[in-house]
Amino acid sequence: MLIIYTAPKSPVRTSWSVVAPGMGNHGRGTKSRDQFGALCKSHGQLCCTLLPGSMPTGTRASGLIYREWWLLMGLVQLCSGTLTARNGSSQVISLNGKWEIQNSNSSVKLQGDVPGCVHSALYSWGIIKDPYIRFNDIAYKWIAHDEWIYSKTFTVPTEIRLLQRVSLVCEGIDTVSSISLNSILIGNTNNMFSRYTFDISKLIVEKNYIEIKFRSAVGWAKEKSTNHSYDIPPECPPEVQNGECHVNFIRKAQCSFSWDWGPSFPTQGIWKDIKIEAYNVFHLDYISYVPVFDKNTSQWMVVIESVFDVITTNPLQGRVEMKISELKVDQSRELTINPGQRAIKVIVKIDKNTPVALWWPKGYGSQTGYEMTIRFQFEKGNIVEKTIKVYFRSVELVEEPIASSPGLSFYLQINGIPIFLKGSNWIPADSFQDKISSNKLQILLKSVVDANMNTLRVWGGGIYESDEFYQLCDELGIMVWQDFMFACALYPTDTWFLDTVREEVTHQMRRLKSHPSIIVWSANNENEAAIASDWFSIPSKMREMYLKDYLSLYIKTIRIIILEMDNTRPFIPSSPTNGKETIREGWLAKNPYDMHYGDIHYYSYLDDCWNWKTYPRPRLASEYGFQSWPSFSTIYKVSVPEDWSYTSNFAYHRQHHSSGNEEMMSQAELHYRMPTNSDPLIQFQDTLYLTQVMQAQCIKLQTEFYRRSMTEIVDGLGHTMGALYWQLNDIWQAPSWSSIEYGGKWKMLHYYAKNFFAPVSTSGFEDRDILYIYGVSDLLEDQNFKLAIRVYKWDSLQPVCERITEELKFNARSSGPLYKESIPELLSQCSNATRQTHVVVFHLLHQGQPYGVQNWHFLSSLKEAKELLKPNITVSITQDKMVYVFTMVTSSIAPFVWLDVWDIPGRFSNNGFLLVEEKTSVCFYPWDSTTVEELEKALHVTTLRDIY
Ligand code: BMA
Repeated sequence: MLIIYTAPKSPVRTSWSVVAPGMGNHGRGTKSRDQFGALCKSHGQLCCTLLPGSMPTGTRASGLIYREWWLLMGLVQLCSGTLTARNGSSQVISLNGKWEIQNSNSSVKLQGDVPGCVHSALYSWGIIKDPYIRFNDIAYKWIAHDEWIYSKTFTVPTEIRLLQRVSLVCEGIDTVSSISLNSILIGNTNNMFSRYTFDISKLIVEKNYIEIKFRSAVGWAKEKSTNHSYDIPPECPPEVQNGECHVNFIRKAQCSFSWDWGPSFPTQGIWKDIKIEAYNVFHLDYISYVPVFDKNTSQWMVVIESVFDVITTNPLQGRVEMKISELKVDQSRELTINPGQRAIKVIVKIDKNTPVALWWPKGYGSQTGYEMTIRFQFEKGNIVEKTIKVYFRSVELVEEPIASSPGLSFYLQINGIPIFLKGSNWIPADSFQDKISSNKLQILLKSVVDANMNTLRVWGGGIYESDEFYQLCDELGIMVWQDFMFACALYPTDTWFLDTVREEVTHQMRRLKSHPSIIVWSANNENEAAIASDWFSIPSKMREMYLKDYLSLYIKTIRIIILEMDNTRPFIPSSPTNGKETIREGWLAKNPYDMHYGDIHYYSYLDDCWNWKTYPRPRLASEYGFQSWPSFSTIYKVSVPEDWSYTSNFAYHRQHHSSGNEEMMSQAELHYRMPTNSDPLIQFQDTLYLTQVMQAQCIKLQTEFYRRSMTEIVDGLGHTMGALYWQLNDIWQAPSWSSIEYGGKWKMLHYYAKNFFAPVSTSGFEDRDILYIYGVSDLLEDQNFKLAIRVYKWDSLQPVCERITEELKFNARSSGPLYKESIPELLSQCSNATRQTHVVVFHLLHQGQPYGVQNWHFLSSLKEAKELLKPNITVSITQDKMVYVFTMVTSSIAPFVWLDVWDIPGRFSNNGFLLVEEKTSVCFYPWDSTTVEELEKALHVTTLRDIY
């Protein structure tokens, strides 16, 4: 493909015609293993200030103290756009901003932003259209197959050049590149997760030219695989994903070559900050800490690790001072750093008589942290000072025998309190990381806590998320189960690979370990299971070799580094895993899905999801899920009218999980009537709605089952202490397991999650004609509630009967039965009700008032429901400050009432509910400003009865 493009002075958008290539095999078959202080924000959690040896005269007279002066200088420099900003005792020149980009034969030349990638640059100039539109993932494969060059000229003032060490620091290069400065090669990169530093002291001049030549990640991975002495499976993703092969040979987001929910966009570019850092004597490269509670002395300690680059040839003598004023800490000690020594540990002890407020997960307490100032002062006035936020909390993974259940428990205890993990799995929020704004990240993470979740698993096929991601999790009380980035594959263990992994893990540990939100390190996603269940049909004579590779990578390399750097958090080798039992079996369990040990992943698309008996009862469910389609308001932005049918080429193209569209329909067919609208567009929209109904109800029932199993042992199984469904978010606009659509819109499932993860919730199920209603409480104290149970006839808004229980005690942090009744008896006592014509609805009462949301139990499949009427619902919208109140008046009962305001970003207080009251109100919280008129215009209401 030849594009000659000379960049105009400012970006203009031109139209570019795109030819959609022929569609491949849209595969149907069985499920295969298809396998995130304004000034200092960019420095992550660590705020940096400098106390220089010398300062301009007169500064003191102006009334500013040293620290304020430097902060002010920093602000002035940032605001006036000058390149130089000061950091520690170093001088920093940012190389972010505009770079020249060209392809291998110079036929495409343009300017692009750093941080950024080639795709985003091409798009911003209008050379390509939005890569997410229709079949563009295929049309734009040429971008990743070509090899791109980033270049830039920059000046370095004499005073900086004269410093002893001048380094080029790359926080993130994506991925394989050779870097030259002033035409001299300074180094190579092959890992997007590593930080690269190159000593350029001898090469730097006043006017410099830097060039970063990228290799195609696809071509490079192929080469590595070809040159490898034996195959490392899987070679390629399933054809249905339109992806690229051999991703396991490259340390790059594994899902960038395609996944069963995502496109193939193997980006090239400089995806994080790039800068020149110059200093004399020494530089503080990293500072991190872990809190440790010393049980012997009943004292909290902060173990601080500082990593230095020391230039001197003699030992560096000095002092370190540590202050946490809120905790009355003011300690100091002498320090010697020997030449060549990198890491130094210092311990701060908190007086045991000083009360320390702990960091708690959401729902269990506040997320208190303390400002700690650390000041290193070496000879000749070399001083560096950092302020970091320190949080105190302990984590323990409890694996111990359970009465009447073989195996071991598997749960997390935070500050001594066992916590049921409620949440989901996080995937990269975009194929193009530069498109993830702070606002987008905040909306996603706020949506996590708004849905009563307390945990996210950062899944191993994506990226180690951004500093901002973990900061937000710290602040919001979201616990993070952190995978290392290896997923659904075997990996090579050649020296070069292990070396790059060692650098990656060391860097990421230093970057991440201060975050209280991270509660588990997990070496990979599903790779123990991949070997144990022989996903790749390995010939038996090769098994030992792959097992050796597995142990060498995860146990002898990654685990060793993690334990050296942080022994305050649990390490697990994989997910799913059997924990201690996996270790006992030599780090590879025969069956990592064993429900008596560790965590499990469980998917079953064809079993009837309304039948709780089909669900496993594990110690912890870290993955389970059902797919659904995003709503039409998300889909239409990347499609055209001919795509708007469930069987269009587009509908198959976006579905990366073999037979996914059919599986959704066959699951839906079990309980609902199919859409029958004669208007093809409405028919398509109704089908999308139905997939969301199906998904929301399936995951509701499955999650309710896991929460009910919290304190129960049934047939030797139970004590389930976590439910993390697959998956929270989407990478593009396509069908997937997500509960939040690309763009942040909540699917019906996310509203259901808010209810099924509520701190106090109820759930109904039946067993051999007996209706059981269970209560679950995550509260730290016992509470009394009454349960109100009503039976409604589908065609009437008046309940046919109602029961209110006595006060029931909900024990703190437990689950148990609240109510039990034979369904035939219940029905006969309620005016001869029948399963098909009636529905059971229940809610809690606290001190006489309804508490929480209403729940329901369907007595028959809805496709068999009789006398379910088409409701007439009128909605009036009023504004109450920043909140809009939607008041609905309905003519009849309506299941799965879906309020959709299309393109107006925001969320409702509840949605997808069963409407049994004549008049009901919900709130809408907009994320941008809107008006009553806009909302009225945009509103679409759909109920189950409207689709047939
Ligand atoms: C899991 C995950 C992902 C995948 C999902 C759905 O097990 O680890 O690899 O996207 O299943 O198939």
